[in-house]
Amino acid sequence: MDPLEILSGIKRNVILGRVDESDEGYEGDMEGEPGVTELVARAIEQSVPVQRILSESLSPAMEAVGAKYEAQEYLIPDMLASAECVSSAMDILEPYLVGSDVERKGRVVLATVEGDLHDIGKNIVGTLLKGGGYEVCDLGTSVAAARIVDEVREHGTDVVGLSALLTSTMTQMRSVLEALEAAGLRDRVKVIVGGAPLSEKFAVSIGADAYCRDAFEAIDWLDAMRQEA
Ligand code: B1M
Repeated sequence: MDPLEILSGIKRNVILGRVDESDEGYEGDMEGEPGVTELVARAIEQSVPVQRILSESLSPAMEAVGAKYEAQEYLIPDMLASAECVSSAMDILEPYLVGSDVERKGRVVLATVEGDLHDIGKNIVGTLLKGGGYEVCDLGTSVAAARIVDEVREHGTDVVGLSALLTSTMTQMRSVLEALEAAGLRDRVKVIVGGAPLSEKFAVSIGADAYCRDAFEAIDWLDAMRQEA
């Protein structure tokens, strides 16, 4: 298999929700064919850059899953099966992204905002930031503004990174910014935001310091900020 076949195979299997070769697939005839974990391992063996696995396989696969859900072709369990595939892929990729003795460039508190359970994008951002040399404190999903404020107050941080995937929860980001302001902490931290329904305009409107389209933009922004300081 050449790298392009492997990348498209990973994408196809994420869409099918096949974690590994033991999964027989929707038609019941795929058992024994490599699934996401075998294909990701093969990609690593062939030195396919992790960035390509993320941007050419995992992210577009989840976009396709979202489109299928929207078209009512997929139900929530299908989305969950695909999410599990990405999570298994990230377990394999994490050691290649996270160096063991990288110099820590700063601390980032990450959270998916209150009411929102989507964490695949946030987890990718967290893994890449760790790999990029940042200390990451991941507070998880559906995190209340007060919890974020407590974390910043008690342990300090350079950056708060917020993720949201629902149009109904992205507004919670404003509440986090207001809570940081009310606690007198806003000028001590930078706040970056990301997630599929967001835009630069939205980030500006709530007073965030930056909108990052993807995990790579988040690292670039943080590195640039650090160099300016
Ligand atoms: Co949900 N879901 N979901 N879902 N889900 C979406 C978001 C949706 C667009 C699907 C659709 O209808 N097409 C839709 C939202 C519509 C809207 O808001 N207008 C939707 C819905 C409706 C729902 C429910 C309400 C469904 C229901 O129950 N009726 C429900 C809500 C639950 C809740 O949160 N309270 C729900 C549930 C779920 C699952 C739990 C089943 C599952 C999540 C599993 C998990 O995360 N562990 C799920 C999934 C998988 C999706 C889709 C299919 C995929 C999301 C994803 O992981 N994308 C999604 C459709 C889609 O996005 N096309 C959908 C891949 C990921 C790599 O991308 O998260 O965008 P993303 O992250 C990117 C960038 O955005 C950016 O970098 C990442 C990587 O480069 N980024 C940041 C993200 N955060 C960042 C933070 C940063 C910087 C960059 O700095 C801090």
